[in-house]
Amino acid sequence: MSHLRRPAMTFAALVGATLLLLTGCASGPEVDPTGDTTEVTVTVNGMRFVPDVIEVPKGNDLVVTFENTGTEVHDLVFENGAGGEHMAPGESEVIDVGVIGSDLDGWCSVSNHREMGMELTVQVTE
Ligand SMILES: [Cu+2]
Repeated sequence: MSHLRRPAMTFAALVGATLLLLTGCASGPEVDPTGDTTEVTVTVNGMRFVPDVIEVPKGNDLVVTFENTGTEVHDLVFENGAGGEHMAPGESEVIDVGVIGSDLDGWCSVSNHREMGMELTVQVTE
């Protein structure tokens, strides 16, 4: 009897390991794109971005129109690498931030502007 039970247990262990592998492959960090686009205009007021919180439904593409309404050169760079072009006062640019799957920080990389408060947050909503 025991010589029959052992192969059966080995088979069960193999099935279990295979299921674990399949489950691990299926749950990646990628987000399913919704195909929709969230468009937001961000302006500058002193050393602040307005708005400083951008809500984006999970999987939407985010397109930000950044208008430098301030009085000095600024930029808007996101932690995924989008943006970052220096804008003189009065200039504006359109930044395709990409498909948003998780919260994302943005800031002005000019001089010490980030420390002075030029930060914003992209928040994912379900
Ligand atoms: Cu700045």
